[in-house]
Amino acid sequence: MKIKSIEPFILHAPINLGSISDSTHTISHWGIVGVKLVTEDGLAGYGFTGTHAHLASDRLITSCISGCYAPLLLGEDAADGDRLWLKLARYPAIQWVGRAGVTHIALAAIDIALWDLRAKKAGLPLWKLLGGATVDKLEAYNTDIGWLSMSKDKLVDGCKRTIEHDGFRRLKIKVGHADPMIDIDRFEAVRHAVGPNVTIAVDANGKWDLPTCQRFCARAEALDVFWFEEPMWYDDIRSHAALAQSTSIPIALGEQLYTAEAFSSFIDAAAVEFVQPDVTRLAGITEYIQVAHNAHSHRLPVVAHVGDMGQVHVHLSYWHPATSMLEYIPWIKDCFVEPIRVEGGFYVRPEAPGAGCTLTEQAIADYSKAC
Ligand code: 0YR
Ligand code: MG
Repeated sequence: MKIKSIEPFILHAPINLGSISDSTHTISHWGIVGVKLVTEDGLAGYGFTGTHAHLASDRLITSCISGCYAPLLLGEDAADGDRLWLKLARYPAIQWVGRAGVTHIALAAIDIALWDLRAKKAGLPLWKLLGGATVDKLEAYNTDIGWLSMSKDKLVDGCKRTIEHDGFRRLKIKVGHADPMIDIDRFEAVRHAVGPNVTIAVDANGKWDLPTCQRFCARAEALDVFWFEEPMWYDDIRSHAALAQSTSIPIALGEQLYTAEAFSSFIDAAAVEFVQPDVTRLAGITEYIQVAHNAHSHRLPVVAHVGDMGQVHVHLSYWHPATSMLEYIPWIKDCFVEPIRVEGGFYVRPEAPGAGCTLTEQAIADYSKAC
């Protein structure tokens, strides 16, 4: 599986809802930024990271792939996943300019493409290559009905509709207003509309501080919040540990953590209860596996964040024994040869060989930007 070409790509796929906001970001497109690796035996592996489709930032990633990593990969054997991961992640001059950030997510794209190649070579879907499915059915929870940019009426209607028509039993709604009582009011309206048997998580995308979170939780505890996600600044371990101590609502986080060591720090401080790794921000599947095993050894549930919009995570989630649920945001699925599919609130298990990242010709034609 000698690597003979390394071809970066940038796609900007429009969000079907137009534009959405959480507490921190307003976006209209999802960036699919990554690399196609072609081997001498004729296989093509695809890997990518998810971005907010900001072309100048996306080009930092593709320039890191082609300028920094490609010379280290050319002619290498794609079968040697761990050796190549170490070679790239620990390359002194690249590590000097970033053990996280651009260099790390560029490595994510490459690592995913290497796994895609190995799964295709084996003729197996990734979950099977990793060791088989540990759940019969993987439950999906819907994030795409809960944006902060939606009016309260639209939020309530969408939540009701996805339960009654799509069969979801689990929802997540965004919070993070300057006045947290506005979020309490929205949550109460949704709870009233969907009844007691639907689980509802909330996600502040890192917006609030500790006093605001504590004020929110004091009111929210009576409303049955499934988890409180990214309540505060992503790297602030002390505040998350304090919040976890002071509320009965479980704390969820991880989508902004770049490294296995960052997860260890939160786990060791008892600052996280639902662990949410993302292959597109960690350095790929190789590092995700470390994080998921670490969480599992602490008996913490793992529920991935879908920076890949679920294409790779559906494989990892069917496989990993700490996982029984996965986020659902369907924005980019039609860009792939085997799109993620949710039926009756459960993910359909993918069956094609590979890691689920092969782009369609149509998506490449419609959404490509020059690297
Ligand atoms: C928009 N899921 C998330 C989107 C979403 C973000 O910034 O990326 O809201 O991925 O937090 O849990
Ligand atoms: Mg989130």
